[in-house]
Amino acid sequence: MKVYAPINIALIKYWGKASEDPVLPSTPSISLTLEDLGSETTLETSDAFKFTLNGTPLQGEALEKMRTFFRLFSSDEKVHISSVNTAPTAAGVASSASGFAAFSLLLKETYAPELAFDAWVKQTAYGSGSATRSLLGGAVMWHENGQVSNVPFHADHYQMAVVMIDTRPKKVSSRAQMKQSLTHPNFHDWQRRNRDRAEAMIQAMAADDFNAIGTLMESSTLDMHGLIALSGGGFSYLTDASMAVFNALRDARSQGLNMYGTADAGPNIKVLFETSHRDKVETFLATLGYPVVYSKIALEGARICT
Ligand code: 2P0
Repeated sequence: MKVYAPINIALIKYWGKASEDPVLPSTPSISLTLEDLGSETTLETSDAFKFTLNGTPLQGEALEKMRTFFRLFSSDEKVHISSVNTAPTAAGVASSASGFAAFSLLLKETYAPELAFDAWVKQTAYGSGSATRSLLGGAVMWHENGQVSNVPFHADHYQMAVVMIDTRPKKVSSRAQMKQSLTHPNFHDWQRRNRDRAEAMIQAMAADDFNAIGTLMESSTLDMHGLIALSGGGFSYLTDASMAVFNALRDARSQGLNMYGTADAGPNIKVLFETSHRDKVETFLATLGYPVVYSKIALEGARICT
C-alpha cells in the first residue's frame, strides 16, 4: 500500500504541550496544507522491522521512535516501511509533519481501518503534533482538546513559497526546545497571546483579509522565536539570512507588493502571498538568491494513492 501526505505550514504556531500523554498542545494552532511538498510512504512485509527514509535505513534512536509509533497500531513488527519526501530540495522543511501523517494513515489503513477519525488524530499526535494538521487539507486548526478541524478559508486565493536558505537537518529538535520554553516565566503570556491570535485568525480568514492574516502569522512566528531565544539562552533557529528575508518582505510591502513570512524550527522562510500576484512574487523572490519552491494550498490531506 502506498500513501501520500502533504506538509503543512503553521500560521498560528504550536509551541508547547499541555500534556505529553495524551499529546495535547498548550495553544490552538492553525496551518495551511501545501499540495506540492510531502511524503510518499509504502509498507511491505519483511523479516524484521525496517524503516527507510529517503533511501537510507534508519538506525538507533530514529528507528526506535518509528517502532514505538508502529506499536500503537500493531505488534506484528515484520514490516519494511519506506518513506520518501517528494520535493527533492525540501529536506528539513516540515517533513516530520508529512512523514508522520503518511505513516499514521498507512498504519490505520493496514491495521485499524475501523478507527474513528478523532481517535486516529490523537494517535497521530504521538508521532508529531504538527502531523495532525496534515491529515486534512485547506486551513486546519489543531485544538487544545487534541482534535483537528477545518477553518473556513479561500484556499484558491493564496499560495506559499519556501525560500530554502539552508536545508541541512536542524541541530536542536523542536521537541526538546519546546520543553525548555514551557518552564520559562514568559510561557503563560505567550500562551495567552497565541490563543487570542488563533481567534483573530479565524475572523481574518472568514473575512479573507490578507493583511490581517499575514500580520497575525508574522506576529505568532516572531513571538515564538522570541520565546525560544528567551528560554534557550539566546538560541535561535533563525539566522542572519532569515532576518534579511523578513526585512526584504517588509521592504516589498512598503512598495505595494504584499507578502508575509513565517519560519519554524529552522532558518528557511515560508512566504504567504495572493495567487493573483504570483508573477510579481516570483520575480521578487528570485532576487534573493536562494532556491524557492512554490505550492498551492492542498484541498485534501493525507490520502491513499491508487
Ligand atoms: C508548528 N513546529 O506549529 C510548530 C512551529 C515548529 C515550529 O510543530 O514534539 O514535530 O513532535 O509534537 O510537531 C514542530 O514540532 O513537535 C512544530 P512534536 P513537532 O508547526
